[in-house]
Amino acid sequence: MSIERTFAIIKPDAIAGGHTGEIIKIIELNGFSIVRMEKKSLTRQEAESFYGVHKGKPFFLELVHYITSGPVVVMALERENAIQEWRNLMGATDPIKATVGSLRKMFGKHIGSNVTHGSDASETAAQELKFFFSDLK
Ligand code: DAT
Ligand code: MG
Repeated sequence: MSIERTFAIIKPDAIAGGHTGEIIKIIELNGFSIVRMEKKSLTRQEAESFYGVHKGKPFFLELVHYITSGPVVVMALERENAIQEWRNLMGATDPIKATVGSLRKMFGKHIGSNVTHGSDASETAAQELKFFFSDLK
């Protein structure tokens, strides 16, 4: 294992629910350092490009609509084994299936409104970090 970076989003439902600070606190308590962080609203074009891998899937339109429905917080997170550790802390995609103590279990409503995003592999982490934080070395 080595120190690595991953890309994370706090999604619109978590922001609207007033959970931003709590989620950031949990991120820090779990040993992540926040390398970059920005609150912003994604344009439809940004959302379609970011989620391009899901284009053509039945939930694509709903996904783009949801992620552009309010501001998000985008972050670059760093720690040992960051990609897998952040996936573990988020929990399963569907909050109903997420383990107790995970963010999606704690704050998630349903699969289409599931609190956070996290890169799923080192290649996607590199791509997603570059997409939002082009200055990051
Ligand atoms: P994850 O966010 O856990 O990496 P994913 O990459 O498979 O999951 O999907 C991206 C997002 O798309 C996910 O966070 C929520 C939405 N999504 C996935 N599967 C869905 C489904 N069956 N119905 C509705 N939304 C879905
Ligand atoms: Mg994914």
